[in-house]
Amino acid sequence: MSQDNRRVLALAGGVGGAKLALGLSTLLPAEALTVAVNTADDFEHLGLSISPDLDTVMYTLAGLANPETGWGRRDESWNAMEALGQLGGETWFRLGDKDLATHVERTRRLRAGETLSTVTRDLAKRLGITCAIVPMTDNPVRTVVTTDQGDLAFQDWFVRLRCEPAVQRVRFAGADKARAAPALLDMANLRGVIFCPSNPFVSVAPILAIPGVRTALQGTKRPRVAVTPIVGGQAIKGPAAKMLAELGHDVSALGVARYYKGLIDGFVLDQTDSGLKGGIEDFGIKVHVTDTMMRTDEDKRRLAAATLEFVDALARSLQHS
Ligand code: FO1
Repeated sequence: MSQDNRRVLALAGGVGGAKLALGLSTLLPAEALTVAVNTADDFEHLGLSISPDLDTVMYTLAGLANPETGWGRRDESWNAMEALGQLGGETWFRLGDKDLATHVERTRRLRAGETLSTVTRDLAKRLGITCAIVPMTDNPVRTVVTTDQGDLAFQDWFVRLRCEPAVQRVRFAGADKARAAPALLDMANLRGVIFCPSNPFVSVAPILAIPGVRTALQGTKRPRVAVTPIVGGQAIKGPAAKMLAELGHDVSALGVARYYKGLIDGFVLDQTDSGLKGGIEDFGIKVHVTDTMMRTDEDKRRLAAATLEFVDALARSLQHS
């Protein structure tokens, strides 16, 4: 499998996407993996440029992620937050001491005129990451969640209000004017595209909203495979199930597959949900059933290997169709 040097393009949000990306990175040569990451969760906070999903992917691939939360760094201390709280500052968004260094350095370099992709490439390299982690765009795109409490900036809704306000609509301010990362448009020399088990509405949708990306993905003859973020009607992490319900979709892997219809050739379904296989196949999507839970590094590697095998099997069947 690792003999194949064609590029795998993985679309990722935060924790779930990062876990599968880690599995893929253990199987593929560095030059054969590009992880394109959602940046619509980014925001300016405490005067700093925060890119939560980029950092989650970066820390995970570097072996530095906090195993309890999935975001932030392991072996973290919280002195700055405690001191900030004592001074009456804002502490609802928890930035650990080591994590703060990332935001301080990113902010300094962005203010000095570097692009987010250049800064990300360099920070990742310094943390020992060899594959490409690319922000979906260098331009500012911000998720706005319309809720029963009005329009909310993404992190206000997600962290400060714990995803509680019911979601009516999601939009990505700035997406229409953003330029996609070249890796998202260049479908040459591609082995396949993997939609990681990230939230379809707030992690993958912003990537698809950048002009040209959806068309490029629709146009490629290479296999496109989504890995389910929903198992047994529940999100593995985060508000995906709540959002499926509130936005009027089936709260199941079938609801996710339907949402991606026309964009994917294959869907990796959890064994718990094998009963949904036929329904997903009715959308013209091939299904591979396996254990999709990624608790250990071995789980991540196994799911990544199964997904790559599925991509290659689809490539063979697409050639014959
Ligand atoms: N998520 C939380 O639920 N609470 C936090 O205090 C929090 C802080 C935080 C700091 C840095 C970072 O990179 C991520 C952080 N996250 C936190 C996670 C993040 O907001 C979300 O997981 C993503 O935006 C959704 O993918």
